[in-house]
Amino acid sequence: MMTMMMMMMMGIDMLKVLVCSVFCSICFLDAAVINNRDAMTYLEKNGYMVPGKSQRDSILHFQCFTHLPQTGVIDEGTMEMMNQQRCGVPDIQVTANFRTTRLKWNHKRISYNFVNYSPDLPRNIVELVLTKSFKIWSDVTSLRFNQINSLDADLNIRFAAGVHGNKLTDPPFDGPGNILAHAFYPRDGRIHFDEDENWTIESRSGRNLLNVAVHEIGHALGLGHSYIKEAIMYPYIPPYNPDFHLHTDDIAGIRSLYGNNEDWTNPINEKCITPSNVKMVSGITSLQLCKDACKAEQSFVCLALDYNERLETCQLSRTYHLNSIYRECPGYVSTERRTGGPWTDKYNTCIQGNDDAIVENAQCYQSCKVKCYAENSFVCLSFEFERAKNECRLSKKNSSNATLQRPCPNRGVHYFERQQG
Ligand SMILES: [Ca+2]
Ligand SMILES: [Ca+2]
Ligand SMILES: [Zn+2]
Ligand SMILES: [Zn+2]
Repeated sequence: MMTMMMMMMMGIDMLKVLVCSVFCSICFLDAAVINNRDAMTYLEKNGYMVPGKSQRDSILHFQCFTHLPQTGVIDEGTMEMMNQQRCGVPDIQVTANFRTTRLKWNHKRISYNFVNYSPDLPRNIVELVLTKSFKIWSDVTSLRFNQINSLDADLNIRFAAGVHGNKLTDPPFDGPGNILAHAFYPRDGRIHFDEDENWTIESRSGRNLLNVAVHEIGHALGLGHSYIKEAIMYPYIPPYNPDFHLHTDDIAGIRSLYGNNEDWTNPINEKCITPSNVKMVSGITSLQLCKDACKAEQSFVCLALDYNERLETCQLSRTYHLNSIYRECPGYVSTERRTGGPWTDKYNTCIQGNDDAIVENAQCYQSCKVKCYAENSFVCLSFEFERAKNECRLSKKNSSNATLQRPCPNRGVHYFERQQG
């Protein structure tokens, strides 16, 4: 967490240097993790080993982040996880669920360029896959992407193998397997794919270019790795899945940086979302009031709603209308919206009486944060996680009232709070 605080206080340039120095610790290492020493190096290069943190704590943190049983030692399952294919960007400064680096582009029209192409696929297919990947992000935010033929583009896409630039600022790839790609946070713009992988489309063999491209574009736009296993920004990239779509966590992440699409989107042909029944609000007399209710909803992330004019009912949903979750809905209007502010890490500051709910089985602050999101009996605006007790304390308050603040009682208490959306 100190690293995170330091990064936040330093300028953008320093952040880049820091990210790069983490990258560089992996430059000359073999990819496979086969013993304890490799494992510790792996934890270091992915940001889990930081000064002042014990080996055991680093292992526990990694096991929690990767949803493994928390043994605190490098067991077989942990080793296996470390050998899975993943993104080359470290998990450093990971927080719970979506995380942004606070670095972003300052314009909404983003251009991209192909520095080269992969021999694995025809050029037009590579372009098509990337166009599709950009569209997946632009469908849920106000960003728009266009291809240009110039290195002056905001984003430069490149396929490269092994050493492919200055080793200090652009870590070499590792041959087939393990690291599949990496990208740099805004406003750097480099998106690199490991050419030693066999890039494929719509196939279970090889590496699916679409999945990886969507993930790497996420970094290039300012998103870091997510703790949510199903999110596209989870560091371990799953094999080809024809049902591929963004997770609500990815959507919430990108919107925290660039906002929603300007207007509510009314899906084509009066399609509704199924199921859209997380919460029914009655007595709503207009679509606008239903949108307001969705926006104001704090017990979950409201991404969509169905409004029934005739019955004057408003159904809020956490499901977004990507994919095949549509149903026919005569007389319904379906729209989308996401709310909820960004999180702040208030290291060393806790809150008086931050104990509206205590969850004892949280294993890391990431899982505590997810419990805060999932809390349905009140709007969870902050939480404290105490590693020594594995205790997660959820609260309705945040420190906007300064008199509530106190120093955290013990070392190792992580305190986070959420701005009211
Ligand atoms: Ca590789
Ligand atoms: Ca290749
Ligand atoms: Zn990544
Ligand atoms: Zn590179």
